[in-house]
Amino acid sequence: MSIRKILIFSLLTLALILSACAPIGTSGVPSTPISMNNNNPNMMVVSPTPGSMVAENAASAHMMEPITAPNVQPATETAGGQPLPYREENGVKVFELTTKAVQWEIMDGVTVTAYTYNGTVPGPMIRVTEGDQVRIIVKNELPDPTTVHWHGVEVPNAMDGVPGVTQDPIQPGETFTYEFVAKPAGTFWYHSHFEGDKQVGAGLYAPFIIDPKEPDANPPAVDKVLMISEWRMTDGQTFAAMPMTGMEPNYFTINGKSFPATEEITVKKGDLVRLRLIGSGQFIHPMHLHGMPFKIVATDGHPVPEAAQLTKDTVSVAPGERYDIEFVATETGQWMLHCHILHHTTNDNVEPGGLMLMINVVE
Ligand SMILES: [Cu+2]
Repeated sequence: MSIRKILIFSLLTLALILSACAPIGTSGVPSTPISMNNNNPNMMVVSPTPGSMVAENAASAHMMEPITAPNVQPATETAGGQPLPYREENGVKVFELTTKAVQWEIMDGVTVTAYTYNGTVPGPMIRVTEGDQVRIIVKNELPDPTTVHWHGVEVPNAMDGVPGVTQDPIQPGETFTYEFVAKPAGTFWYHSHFEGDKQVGAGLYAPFIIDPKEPDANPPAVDKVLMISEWRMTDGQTFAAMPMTGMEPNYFTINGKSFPATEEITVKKGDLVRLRLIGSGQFIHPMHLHGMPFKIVATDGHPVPEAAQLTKDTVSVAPGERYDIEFVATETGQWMLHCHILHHTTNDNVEPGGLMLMINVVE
């Protein structure tokens, strides 16, 4: 064989090896969007949305079961995210939370089984001032273990709420006490960190607002927290919505309610309005305001310097993120705030619904 032939043969072999390797990622998993169902090798499952997954692990099957608990009662409250009263003990603000399952109405005729803090979705708002010593006593009345993570708050490591890392899970019937100094000022939230895929989607999330020590020079006339999330309801059963085939949401809520049950926010013409948007579910929501542009004044709790504040009419709120937006209500009328993934403005595929909310500007 001539040197020329050997060279051509070598190049062809190399090309074959490279083409065989191409669809394999570093993890050894084919990088095509098509995956094989383990139980039925003849069945090809095509992912309906980028980034979605297919359940293939028997050990995780319980995550896809309906949300249930023994003897679940209807919620006694109708509004979530309300300020949580506290008591003072030697200069410490002491809050009490109980995790429990309730039947929670997200709109007329649609009730989900929710895992909650103190029986509401979202759980109660903890609102303190920067520098406050805070103690939160958490009693677990769920059928499953849980922990609480103080998302964005600068807590000592032992208070971070990560099971198996910073603490043991709080078992059913047990109590755990968290204590830390509230800092920095801003829009934060708290949520379960145990089987978060299931427990956070099932309702274990709530606002944690830290007001600045120095009061705001130009405080807004209206200051609202809006927590955005998703649910899956099938045949009267509730599932934690997940970005996974068969688990995708068909109901979408702002503060635990789907339009038209979402709160109507009434403001006076000329008012400065602050909305604190919190992505508490597992999907991205580009929230669009009609009629008036807004400024993004804080991201993930931290103030944006004035010169860097973007003026926008739509802001995408990804899971875990917070955007504080402010606008002056310059025109009277009913102005809609809604998600611009328009499937998210439906209730079980029927428009209008889901992530829509009316801002009523009056004289
Ligand atoms: Cu959306």
